[in-house]
Amino acid sequence: MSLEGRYEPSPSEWVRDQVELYERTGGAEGNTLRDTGLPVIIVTTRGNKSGMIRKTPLMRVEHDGVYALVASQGGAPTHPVWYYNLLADPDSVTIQDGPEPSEVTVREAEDEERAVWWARAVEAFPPYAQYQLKTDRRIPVFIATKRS
Ligand code: F42
Repeated sequence: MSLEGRYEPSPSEWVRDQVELYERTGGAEGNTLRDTGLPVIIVTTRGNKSGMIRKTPLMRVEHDGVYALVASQGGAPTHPVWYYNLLADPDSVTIQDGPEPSEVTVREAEDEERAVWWARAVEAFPPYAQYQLKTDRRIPVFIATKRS
């Protein structure tokens, strides 16, 4: 496995609680964003400075077995830290969408491909559209494909 190391839980209590519940139940619980009822996945990255394992719940945006990872951070002015982890080490990433994690490779989508995936993301989680209006940065979208 490319993702061995010490796991450092998120400093945000609701985030680390969601990860803990999701993993403990194999995705049977803790699998939606609060009361929205919309599904989430758990993404594991390697910290680009610490080298430690980081786990991040994200909305589930999936199409034909491929996933989009949307670095919205609620429309905050800066990218989430995991954005830089993905850029630094795009092959040390797993996605858990159900009982077991899968190894994936990620790359940032651009131009037409980003437009197609952005539409899919907003369909899966409509608040992404408002998040984009709240911030001057263009919200990054990564494409994650499973590794065989
Ligand atoms: N965030 C999104 O951006 N998009 C989503 O679709 C999304 C959905 C979602 C659903 C459920 C849920 O519970 C949370 C959801 N979030 C979503 C929030 C998401 O899980 C993250 O909390 C959020 O995006 C912020 O990510 P972050 O990586 O900036 O997290 C911060 C709080 C964090 O964990 N910081 C750590 C810390 O200790 O402060 C550092 C983590 C890290 O990777 N550090 C690196 C290292 O080397 O270890 C580098 C540090 C550096 O300075 O570069």
